[in-house]
Amino acid sequence: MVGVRRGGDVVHVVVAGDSGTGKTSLVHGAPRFLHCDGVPIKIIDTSSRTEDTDKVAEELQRADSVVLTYACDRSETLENLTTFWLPRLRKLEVKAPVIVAGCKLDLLDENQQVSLEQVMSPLMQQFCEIQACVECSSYKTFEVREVFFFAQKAALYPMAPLHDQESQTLTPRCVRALKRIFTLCDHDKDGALSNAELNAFQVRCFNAPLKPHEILDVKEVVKKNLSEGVNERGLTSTGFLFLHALFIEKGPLEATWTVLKKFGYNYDVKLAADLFPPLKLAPDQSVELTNEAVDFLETIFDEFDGDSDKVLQPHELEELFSSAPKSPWIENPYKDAVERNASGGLSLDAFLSEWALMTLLNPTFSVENLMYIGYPGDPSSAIRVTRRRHMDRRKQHSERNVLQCFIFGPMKAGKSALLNCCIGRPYSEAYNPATNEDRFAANVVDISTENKKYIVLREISEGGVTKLLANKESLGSCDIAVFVHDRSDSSWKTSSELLSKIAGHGEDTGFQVPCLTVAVNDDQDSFTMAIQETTMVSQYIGVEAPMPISVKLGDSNNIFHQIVTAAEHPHLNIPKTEGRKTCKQYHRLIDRSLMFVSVGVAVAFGLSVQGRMRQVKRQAL
Ligand SMILES: Nc1nc2c(ncn2[C@@H]2O[C@H](COP(=O)(O)OP(=O)(O)OP(=O)(O)O)[C@@H](O)[C@H]2O)c(=O)[nH]1
Ligand SMILES: [Mg+2]
Repeated sequence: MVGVRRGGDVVHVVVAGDSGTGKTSLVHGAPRFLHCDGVPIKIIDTSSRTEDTDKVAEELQRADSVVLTYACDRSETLENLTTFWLPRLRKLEVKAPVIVAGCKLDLLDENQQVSLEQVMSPLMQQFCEIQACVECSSYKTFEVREVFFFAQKAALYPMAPLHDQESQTLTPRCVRALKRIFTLCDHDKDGALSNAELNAFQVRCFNAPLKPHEILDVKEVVKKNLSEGVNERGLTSTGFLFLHALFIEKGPLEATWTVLKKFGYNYDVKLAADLFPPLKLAPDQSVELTNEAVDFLETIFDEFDGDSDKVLQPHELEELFSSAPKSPWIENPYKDAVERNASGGLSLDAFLSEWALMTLLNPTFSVENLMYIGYPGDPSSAIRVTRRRHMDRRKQHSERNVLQCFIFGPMKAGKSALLNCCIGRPYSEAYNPATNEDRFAANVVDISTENKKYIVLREISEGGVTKLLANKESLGSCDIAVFVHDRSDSSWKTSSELLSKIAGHGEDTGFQVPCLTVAVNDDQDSFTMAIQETTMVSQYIGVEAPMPISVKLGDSNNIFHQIVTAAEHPHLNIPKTEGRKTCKQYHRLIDRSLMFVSVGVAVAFGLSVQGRMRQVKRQAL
């Protein structure tokens, strides 16, 4: 794509071309104080000496627009644009627009004159980065000013991000941005801009209202070309788009760029990344949407739920995000992260869960998308940073609305099944091995009628644990860790070892997390024995007994409720590893519990287990 200015304080115009074509003379002939819409212009002459090739390449890569020169009296210099200069710019990945300047027009033999259009048309067709061609003469001070005028305009108001030369249509990104602007200006949400709304828009973008006859003229132009562009309520969204297509294709292109910039768009036609100051977070803090943002999302949900069935169908969701550069949820980790109905629709809970997940994982992206869909408030009013978890532990209560739960467990233990269960997916026999990316699932958990929390499950594959342990802050974002095992002995052993590793890591790094164990079973009968053993070990280390669930039967045993309640009390269920020594004891305990389920083992550890049980109870009180 051509023409994306990086948006610095100065527009850099770089002049390049064959030796002796008149670059230096052109630069000297440029008006002395060049400004374009308040932005100063810096013109950079380049050298034709071979030893300066690299330096020239660097200048070209920094350029906001490039002037390529040829000499009107030397046709080979024009040919060199096609064979050398334009391909060279592409090779250097120069994205800036190009202005071709035919210098020394005064030396052109009058008998040889061919029209500029005839010469340039094939070139412009082959290289869409060429925005304009001008013939000039520095000697006669003819059209030199125009060369730089076009160079500035092309840099400040590039065509390519807004208009696709090949298809001769507005780019999808431009259409989406204009749709959002239309929605923001349509205050009464009646699908059309009334005269008053058009005026408010005009004042916001151009600091001056339209005169009544100007409004009429605008509407007339639109109506003449596109009958659905205007209705009895005013200018429709199609009419608004048509008007801008007209500005872009026939000029003034600045009009559309001015509008886009006023509404916060940058040269990529995206909202500028610096919507709010960078968030400074401790590893054990998280980001959530504020009530203000959630209220807005609830309203938007109803607005786009055209058939009022309390579900946003995929096409309604697509419409909702039609004013964003693209739908944020079509890719991982959001794609399959929440509950969907049979036709792929989202309930309000699922919709808000997706937002909660996005805000937790990528707050800036989340706020950006809120703005794209028309959040009217200040960006910083949409999110809040939660209290540090170590403070929550001291206060013995977490105030978070969104709780992140890391799911650990050996391969095939049932981690994915648990995630599926959380988002209402039916149990499936099919086994999909874990990928490198962590998978997420998010849903609402009703603790009580007033207390509604979002739970975010993050599945961490057995292989992913090493990576996690290598990062000192990795448990900062974890509100609770759940260790899954199935009914096989080895599964319980691996799961317990994982628990010990994670608990040790938490202790070493200062990010201790509550831990729970879950025994996933594929049917109802069986493993009461195993549960007895695992209960004993759990109690020994000071965490609650394993929660048995059978995902196959859809019986989650209220498990998500229990996970959230445990996460709300971050001072409880912290395993007592008491340093490496106890860790070893703990491993021995697991090994032995697996070897013999005997009274002997219970007696041998009876005292400490009893002691711990009392401690667990006291903490729970
Ligand atoms: N007649 C006429 N001569 C010109 C014009 N522009 C430049 N010249 C002459 O052409 C020669 C080369 O001009 P420069 O401006 O130095 O060309 P350049 O591209 O900077 O050359 P290098 O930096 O050496 O590559 C000089 O003798 C200029 O006087 C013009 O518009 N008309
Ligand atoms: Mg020179």
